[in-house]
Amino acid sequence: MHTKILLIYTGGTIGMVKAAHSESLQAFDFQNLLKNIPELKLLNCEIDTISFEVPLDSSNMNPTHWVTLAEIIEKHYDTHHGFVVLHGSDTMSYSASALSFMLENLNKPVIFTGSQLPIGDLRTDAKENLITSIQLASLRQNNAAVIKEVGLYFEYKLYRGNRTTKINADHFEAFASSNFPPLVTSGVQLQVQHDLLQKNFTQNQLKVHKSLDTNVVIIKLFPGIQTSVLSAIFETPNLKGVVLETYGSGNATTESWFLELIKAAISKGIYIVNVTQCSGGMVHMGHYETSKKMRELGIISAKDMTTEAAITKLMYLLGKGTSKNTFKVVFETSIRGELTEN
Ligand code: ASN
Repeated sequence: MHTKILLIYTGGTIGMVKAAHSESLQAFDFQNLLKNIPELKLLNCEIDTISFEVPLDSSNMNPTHWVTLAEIIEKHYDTHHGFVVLHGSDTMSYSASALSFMLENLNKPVIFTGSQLPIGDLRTDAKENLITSIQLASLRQNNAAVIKEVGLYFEYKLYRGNRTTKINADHFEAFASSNFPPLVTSGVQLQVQHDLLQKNFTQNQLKVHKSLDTNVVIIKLFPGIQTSVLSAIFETPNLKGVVLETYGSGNATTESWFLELIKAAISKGIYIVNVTQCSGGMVHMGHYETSKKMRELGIISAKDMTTEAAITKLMYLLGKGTSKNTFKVVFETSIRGELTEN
């Protein structure tokens, strides 16, 4: 059977054009997008396409769109060998992280890609990103997919989706995966790092988790942050989880007002996850005096997860109704390759 790929267009710069009499970019019709890439006909696979009814600038993405995307993949899972998701780059790392958690027992590739310049632009990066993503989604060995996880392909590199962050608004190299090497590098040949790929030996059916709890928040600490601001956030009705972006290897002020607020929040049942503000490296509570107390209070360590992975993992585990007894252990364990265990 011919390799069948489903191309899902959610929006993003890749399919945008300048609006009439304006300098702003707006999404345009998906069929026009395909007309702009006659090269797709040369690929040795069959490509079906599906488009979001209203293509989105990815700044307008939210968890309901992630569910729509997961449902499209679920519906076509048995009829297609791989999936390519065209997505705006701004929030692509959040969506790729979320989908990695929502799709349990994934045995096929789901490759997110997009571009910095629209596909019609003379200097566009869209064509290479799209064509190589389709090739990656079509890679097969011994009658099985080579990539069995959610990836993000941009500027010659395929990364594990839940390890990525958007780091540049201008450069073609817009994404980084500081704590995990690329899964595939595209040069004259596609160099696949087979040892790094997720090995999903499971024969279990794909399970799609559609319930995400958004009673969560990200707080970035800074020198001078006020008690009143933090306590107001912790007083938010229904708040269930906080991603706390701390300094260095997971450090924060040891002033008593701060530790008291954390203690009170934890005793109210709010989960607090410690993520570093650094773009690389790992949270290691107890390494410094300034993180020891937080560990004693029961803060969860995100280890070397990105903020994007941490917040979406919180939504996923809360949505799944993970029990209080196991929440910390499950959070600190790699479930989709999102963190390095040590
Ligand atoms: N604003 C765009 C988006 O995220 C940016 C892009 O795709 N390069 O939809």
